[in-house]
Amino acid sequence: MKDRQPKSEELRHVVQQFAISGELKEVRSLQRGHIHDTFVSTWSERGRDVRFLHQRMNDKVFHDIPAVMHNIETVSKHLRKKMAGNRTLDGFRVLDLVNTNEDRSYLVGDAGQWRTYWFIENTTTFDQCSGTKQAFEAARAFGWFQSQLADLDASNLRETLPKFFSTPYRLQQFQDALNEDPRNRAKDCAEDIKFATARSEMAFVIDRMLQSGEIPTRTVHGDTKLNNVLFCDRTGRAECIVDLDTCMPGYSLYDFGDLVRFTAATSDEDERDLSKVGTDLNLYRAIVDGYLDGTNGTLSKVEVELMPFAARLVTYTIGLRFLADHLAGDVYFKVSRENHNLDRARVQFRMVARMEELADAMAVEAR
Ligand code: GN1
Ligand code: MG
Repeated sequence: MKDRQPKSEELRHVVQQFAISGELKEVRSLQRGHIHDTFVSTWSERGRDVRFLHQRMNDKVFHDIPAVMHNIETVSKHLRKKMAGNRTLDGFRVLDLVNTNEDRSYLVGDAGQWRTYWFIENTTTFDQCSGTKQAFEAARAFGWFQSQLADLDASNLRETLPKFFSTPYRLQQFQDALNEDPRNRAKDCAEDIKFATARSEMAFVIDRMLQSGEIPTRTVHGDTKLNNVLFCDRTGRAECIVDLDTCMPGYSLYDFGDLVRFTAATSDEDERDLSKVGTDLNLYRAIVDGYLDGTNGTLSKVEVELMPFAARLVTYTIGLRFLADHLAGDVYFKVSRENHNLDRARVQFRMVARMEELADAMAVEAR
């Protein structure tokens, strides 16, 4: 991937290599996510404006772009088959890729590797949750999504990011970054390092249970942030799940834990004022209810009982990833200010501490 932002003419050239009819009006950048660069184009077609979403995929993070695209196509096809020609499935829509003029699912150009989706109009994404109704909806949508993938043969999916869900692996990455400390940053985050290290035992629980068969391997979404759900502007209902980059075999509760981490948060993911950081119990409860509703009986009793632990574990895991990237010199997540990844790590660890205090209130009983 080229690091610099593509110029306007370059962008126009890129989007015109996709099989879109009409006349190109404009291409704008859209701030979304920590990994790819995202743009929206507007085209005039028979007097009507039609929009498309374009992403320059980050091939420093995803080394195997063909594998990423293969997974996205496999999952979309699986869902589309269930839709049997209908526009929606259980009220949900599925993202549609637009092929290139050469009929390929992505473009390899001078300015990087690109994919294009139809823009889903009349929907909005949220970085902060507006209340329990929205939290329930997001969780229901991700639960539904995961249960729809239960009958997809996981061997059809490639492991695009090896060990992506493994907390022991994230702990190792953190320890490696700490040992190397290439930017000499460890000295300024001793407390954070101490917090992470004191909880290292937690990292092995899920891996042990997966190995012993106590919990199953399932195909998961892998990035269940609230802003990966498109909400209908008219009804407020979740309408589409986006960002299928990390759809891979994993454990179901990764999706649940990441939902709580982000959607039940009382602050932004990179809030600097730690007094604002925490986990909202009402939102948490709504997420539990929505997730159980969406998965509709597919989770085992053990999985249900692990829900509060998963919330803590995934929050801890993402905290480890942010801290490791801070120590390594911000080589993975995009940053836009000094100590950005450290701030993000601190927010995650503060939420973990808060969830430890709330452990009793967060318990879930198998229903
Ligand atoms: C990254 O780029 P975005 O926001 O979709 C990351 C997730 C993290 C998330 C933390 C491929 O997702 O795993 O949970 O940031 N995606 C990848 O905000 O590493
Ligand atoms: Mg993502």
